[in-house]
Amino acid sequence: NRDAIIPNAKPFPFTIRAKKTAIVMVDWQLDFTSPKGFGAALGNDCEVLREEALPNAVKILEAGREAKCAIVHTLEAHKADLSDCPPSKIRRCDKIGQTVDAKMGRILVRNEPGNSIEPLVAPIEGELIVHKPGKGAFYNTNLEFQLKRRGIETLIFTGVTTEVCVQTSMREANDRGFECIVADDATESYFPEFKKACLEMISSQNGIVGWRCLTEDVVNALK
Ligand code: TIU
Repeated sequence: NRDAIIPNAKPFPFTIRAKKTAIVMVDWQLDFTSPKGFGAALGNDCEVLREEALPNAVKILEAGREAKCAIVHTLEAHKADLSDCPPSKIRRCDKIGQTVDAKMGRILVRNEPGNSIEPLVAPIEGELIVHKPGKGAFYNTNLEFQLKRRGIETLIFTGVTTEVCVQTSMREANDRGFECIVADDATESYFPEFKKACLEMISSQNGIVGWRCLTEDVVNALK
């Protein structure tokens, strides 16, 4: 309940009050992390997401649960009839809604096997699950309402991929008045140069989008 400070956050110290804080776990779904999923179908190497960032996301999730923060899990997920998927999105990826690998089911479709969350960070009872049709977690979802009704003011982000769904969600949250921080080592991209540039632009210009820190900083602050 007391204020905790992350003194070495960039661009300057960040204050957390656990009761008003949500951990936002962005799109830790097999579609992006599995070598048989959507990310891989786009031609990307997915191993790095699991190997580098996932163990740190686990640490932040566990620290958040321990500190009684609200926990949010997002999924990039369309309805089975794709009625919430703009044709423009399908035009640039005709694999959406298709089955590329039988074990993963239809790509980016709700409740298909590929749309399940990595077991290490799977939701438990009482945690919020947000199916989002876009890259940002606030577009066409009730996330803003859910956070505000819980009195949440601060968001701690982990997830994939850094410059796509994490960045978009963080920008949307920032515009809605939430104080946002991302742990550099609990997010990952298929493109190391995009990750680096994205994290730099988030905290540049006096934290134009928000703050950054490392997993151990979040864990220490929530103790
Ligand atoms: N979750 C998310 O980032 N969706 C993407 O499509 N990411 C890519 O990097 N393609």
